[in-house]
Amino acid sequence: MTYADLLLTSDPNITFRADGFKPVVKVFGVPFDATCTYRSGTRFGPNAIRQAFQNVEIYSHRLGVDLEALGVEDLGNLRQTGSVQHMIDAIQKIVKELLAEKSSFAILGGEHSLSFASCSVLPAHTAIVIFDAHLDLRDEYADLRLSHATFLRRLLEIRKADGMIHVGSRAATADEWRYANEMGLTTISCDTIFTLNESQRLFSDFIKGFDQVYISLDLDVLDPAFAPGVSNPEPAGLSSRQLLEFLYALKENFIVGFDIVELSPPYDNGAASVVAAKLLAEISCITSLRK
Ligand SMILES: [Mn+2]
Repeated sequence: MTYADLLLTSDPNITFRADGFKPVVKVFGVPFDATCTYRSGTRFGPNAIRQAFQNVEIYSHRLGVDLEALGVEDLGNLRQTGSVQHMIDAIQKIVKELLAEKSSFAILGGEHSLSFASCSVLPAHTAIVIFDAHLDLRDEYADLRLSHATFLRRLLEIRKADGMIHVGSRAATADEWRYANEMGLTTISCDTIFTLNESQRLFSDFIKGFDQVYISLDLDVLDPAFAPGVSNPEPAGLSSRQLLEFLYALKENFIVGFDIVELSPPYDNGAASVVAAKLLAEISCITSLRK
């Protein structure tokens, strides 16, 4: 028995498991939002993304890739827990297993703390690309050391900053900006994206140094106009199109895995679910280019 069998439920699924079927990406959901401090509901995220995924086109015109023909395999959702530590332990076990069998994977959140788990077990030479409005570099928040607001701080305590890039930042405390500088974290803030217009070049220059990439995608990197249903919306963000341009710049890279987090369906009008589903499809298509 695998950890995936032990720790994940099998329902509801985007696809069915079938013998001999080689998916381009294995997907699982983490319906966990126990550390949420504002607009709770990311526990409903995984199933909302699945539902939207069933209703968007998954042929990528931009890439000329037909995900319909390639297929993704849905492993189900993480079994319910209210403990951050249990959630982290379970994801670490599952991700290690998926890495060992060389399956690219997608994690549907759930809150951003789950990215600490997946990122903590990646091979050292894997670049971690984070899209987020927030730096998530607080030492603690709301009496919690590990939460959606601190995950990157905890990650920087166990992984080197030179293997990470943070895109879309526009909301953090003075201390967090200072800490990011001190640690040498490469950031492409929204100010850079909007005023200098050389953010794409900065991003490509960084990525060139790496073959393997993991993407952690907090949907609040998008402007609330594009993704209203997130836990901590932050104005003046990226458009869906701008975000996709960054992602397409990764098409030469080997995508080890990715997560899409912070969708809060109770606050959504449907737009954020659909954009999350589209991102799941497009990143899966990008992943297929190196399969
Ligand atoms: Mn965020």
